Amino acid sequence: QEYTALKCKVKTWSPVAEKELEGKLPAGASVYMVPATLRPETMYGQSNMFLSPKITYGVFKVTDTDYYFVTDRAARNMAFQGIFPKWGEFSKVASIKGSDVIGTLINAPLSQLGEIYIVPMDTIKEGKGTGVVTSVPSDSPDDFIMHRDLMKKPEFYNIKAEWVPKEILPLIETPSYGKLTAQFLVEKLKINSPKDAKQLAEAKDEAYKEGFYKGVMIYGEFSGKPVQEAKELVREALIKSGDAFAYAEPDGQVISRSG
Ligand code: ZZB
Repeated sequence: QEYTALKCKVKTWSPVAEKELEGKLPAGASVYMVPATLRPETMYGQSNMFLSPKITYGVFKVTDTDYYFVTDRAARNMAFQGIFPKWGEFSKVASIKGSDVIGTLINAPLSQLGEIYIVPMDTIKEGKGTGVVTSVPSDSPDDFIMHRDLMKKPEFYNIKAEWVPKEILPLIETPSYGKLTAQFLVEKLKINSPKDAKQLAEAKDEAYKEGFYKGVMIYGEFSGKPVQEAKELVREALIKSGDAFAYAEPDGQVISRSG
């Protein structure tokens, strides 16, 4: 799998994370949350960043001033893709549980909102991508249902209601599902909960297919272009501006340890 790894700079840590990380990073260092996505063309619509409360993440040194926040497993993979300075090596400066980082405010490149909050998602798999997942509720059924649940029950999730944006930005139009593909499919398949794994997998497949083969951009720099073209153009632009890099998942390594 060839992912686009997005660099989302932390602006304000949650109070717990701030305390946990004290003394572990040089003054003025930048830490980036690094979600891995297969849909760079949807980055305009990022509404939150998801971390699993159960996963312990690491903060890894890239340069004297830059650090990446990902799972240990992703850091190991990155070390063999020239992402860290020394081949095969990765240096961890801190470990921190996802639950401690909820409420952190980060910068989300290309997003209409500019800044977004980290919120919890229990279904994140530790053995896939970077364990950091950016939420695009317009086009990802998993994100849409999680977004809806977080809006409905902020107390249950122990988050502030204002961390979750109320509006969903339409990005892509498709002939079968309109301008909010994820919502359409979640309603069509009567998906009620982020735990409806089987139907969510079906909705995701369908959203990928329809979006890729028939979707047209209705937002952003490439508005009017088919998704098939925009995908690569957005990815190239993000890499060129230094806001993203390529990250590949070795074959056969996708294992779920959390689900
Ligand atoms: C933004 C986005 C927008 C995504 C969209 C999808 C969609 P896949 O298809 O199973 O290979 N993801 C990444 N890492 C994880 C993880 N560790 N656990 C759970 N979900 C994860 O999964 C790749 C996609 O699943 C990634 O692309 C990411 O969400 C999420 F409009 O990034 B995506 C129809 C899907 N639409």
